Amino acid sequence: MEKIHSALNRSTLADATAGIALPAYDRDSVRTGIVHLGLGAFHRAHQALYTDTLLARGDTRWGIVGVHLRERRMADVLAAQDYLYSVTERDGGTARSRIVGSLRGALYAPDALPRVLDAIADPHVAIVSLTVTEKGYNLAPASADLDADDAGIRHDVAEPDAPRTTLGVLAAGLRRRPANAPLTIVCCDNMMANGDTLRRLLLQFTELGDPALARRIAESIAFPNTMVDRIVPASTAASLADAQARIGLRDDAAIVCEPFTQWVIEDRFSGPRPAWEDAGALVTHDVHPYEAMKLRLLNGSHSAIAYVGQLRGRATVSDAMADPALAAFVERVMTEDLLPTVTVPAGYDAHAYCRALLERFRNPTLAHQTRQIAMDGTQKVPVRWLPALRESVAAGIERPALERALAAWLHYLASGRSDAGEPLTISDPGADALGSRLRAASHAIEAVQAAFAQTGVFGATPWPAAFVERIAGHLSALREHGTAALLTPARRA
Ligand code: CS2
Repeated sequence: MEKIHSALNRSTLADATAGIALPAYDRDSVRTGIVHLGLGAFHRAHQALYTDTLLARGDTRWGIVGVHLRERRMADVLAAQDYLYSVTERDGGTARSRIVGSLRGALYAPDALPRVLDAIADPHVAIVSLTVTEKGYNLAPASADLDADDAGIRHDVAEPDAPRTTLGVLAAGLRRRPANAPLTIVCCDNMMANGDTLRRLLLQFTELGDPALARRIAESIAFPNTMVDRIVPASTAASLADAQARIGLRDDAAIVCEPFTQWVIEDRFSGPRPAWEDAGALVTHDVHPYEAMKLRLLNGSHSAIAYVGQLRGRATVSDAMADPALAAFVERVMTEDLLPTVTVPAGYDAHAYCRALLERFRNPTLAHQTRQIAMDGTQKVPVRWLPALRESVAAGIERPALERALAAWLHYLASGRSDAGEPLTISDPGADALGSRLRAASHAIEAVQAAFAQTGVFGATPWPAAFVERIAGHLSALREHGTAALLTPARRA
């Protein structure tokens, strides 16, 4: 019979299974130095863990208050657990668990807005960090500028003290902050030049309603670029049960993720900062090569796995990688088409990096859903695939596998069905507009032209006719024969 475990909280911590690492510091002596917006599994398995390591090394300035902007449940779960949760790193038969203590609070912004704004304004807080996903920034993906027509943005410009968007909440907190309290804003989402991008968006936003604040932000706040990497699937009943059996306590916020973790942070801070390098992060003057390598090779390949995997009925990344035709296709996308567009950072062996990625994708214990990665493609594809395709067409180079992946995404959006005719769940606020353009055209070439005319996604510069024809050819093949038509290697001269 399954054992009934007591719930994880500070009074049961000592009952955790022997050998599970516990916070090795007095949590009562920790002060709040970081406010994090977007308290999802990724933050809790990544930045919060680096910070937990620092607290254990004795620098108690850096406790985290986390803010949920869209979902309430996890804030309640974490509060009931005294903000404690476990992270289990798993690969095949090996697993290692630890209970993390760096979180000091979890607020659901719509219910606790004054506390959220006070936390951002607190002069002891020197870092505001973010993981709000690509769509959390109200960014027009192709231009990387603010989508000023967005209803949430318009609302927050009109009602700056009752903000709903990430930018609105940030601005309202900063407006309350003493001018002489230095702050660094650390964006940790998968966007190009994520720090520079957030800075530009926040300035564009504040210029609409509060130009004095915009000036203050421009003059005094640093926005380092960062590259973050760790595969952290959303939890499932099975992953929670797995974690619970390991730690010997019920943990409704438990995370099961891969052992790999990487964080590269640009050395650009205003004011004090956690020495995250002492916990394994790399603090360096130029993040760009790391970012391009990771966004294109990892995330770009992930998106190919997601769309082709969804079409082929493969629910998880490891299922997709167990499909030989699909695995070979993904390897071509990564190593033949994306890799040549990337300059890897000094000291990296690009082929070894790719081999390691393919191995990480095969991790059978993660159950990373292809549906989860397929979400928000209209935000992700412009970061992960389109820059490589743009650069390639400009140089007159074809990218056979990546071009097929792009056609597969369009087919996924237009048909909403797998090869076997099963309906697919598409979760992407931008998908309807693109899907209806694609469906309205009768011929593949018109469908692709109509899709590319959505310049917010595909950019304002026209794509060459030969490229459009190739994508249309693949789209026709997909419509007639499904993904099998695309997965055989293109013959190279
Ligand atoms: C994934 C990423 O969901 C997705 O779009 O590609 O979350 C990916 O797992 C992480 O960026 C890995 O660092």
